[in-house]
Amino acid sequence: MTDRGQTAPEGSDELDPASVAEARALFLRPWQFIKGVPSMEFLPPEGPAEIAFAGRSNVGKSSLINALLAQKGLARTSNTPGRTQELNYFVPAGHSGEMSDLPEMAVVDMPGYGFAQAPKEVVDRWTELVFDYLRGRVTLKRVYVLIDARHGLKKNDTEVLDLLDKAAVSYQIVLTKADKIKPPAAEKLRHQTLQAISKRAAAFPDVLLTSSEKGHGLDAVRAAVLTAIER
Ligand SMILES: Nc1nc2c(ncn2[C@@H]2O[C@H](COP(=O)(O)OP(=O)(O)OP(=O)(O)O)[C@@H](O)[C@H]2O)c(=O)[nH]1
Ligand SMILES: [Mg+2]
Repeated sequence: MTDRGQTAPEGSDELDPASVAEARALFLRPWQFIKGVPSMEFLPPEGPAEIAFAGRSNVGKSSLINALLAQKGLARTSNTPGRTQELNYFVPAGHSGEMSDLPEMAVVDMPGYGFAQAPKEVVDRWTELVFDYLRGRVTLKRVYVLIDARHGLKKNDTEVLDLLDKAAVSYQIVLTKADKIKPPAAEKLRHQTLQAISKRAAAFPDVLLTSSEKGHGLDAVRAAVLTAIER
């Protein structure tokens, strides 16, 4: 029995231990950065299943990737919005990249959207790259759309969700920085967000709550990613 207000840090349903073990085996091994892609023509050939992390600038995309892979500093993070400027590709280490030796998946760290302080042509270039990639990548199995748990869905987030629904690209919402608010407030936002996506065609009907700082909710994201790439 769980008391009201005493919800697990994951803020999610109980996890199946077998899938958690399998997901950890995939994530908790050495990963490497392979490529930064500044525009669509530089994308690697379509091969492994791709899982992309998208969201407003500074929401914690790169931090969540490092936390999921348990490799501090793999994806570059910063206090200053606009840190990630390309589509950065990460894969499990030890594969040659030959067609017969491709990794089973790639994680893609994306530039953030909604960063008003950058010069307009820079913002336009990133936005075009993010939108083109999200809409046009055949091997993209799921997009994790990160939302700051202090702020909830904003207009530019819903524009990205509209695009994903329209392009029929599966996505799931992850609330980040849960350590910055009280658990009841986080739980309330989780329910509000679930309601907000309930009629969206391509939304996975569960919202995850994470803190990369405290390591909360990571197994739930890993297990969800595993399910997404196995589809
Ligand atoms: N308290 C707290 N801070 C976090 C968490 N995740 C990220 N941060 C901080 O938020 C800031 C931005 O994190 P990044 O991971 O660089 O964010 P990003 O979404 O990759 O940002 P861009 O690449 O600029 O779009 C950094 O100062 C992080 O330390 C978290 O779970 N809790
Ligand atoms: Mg980043």
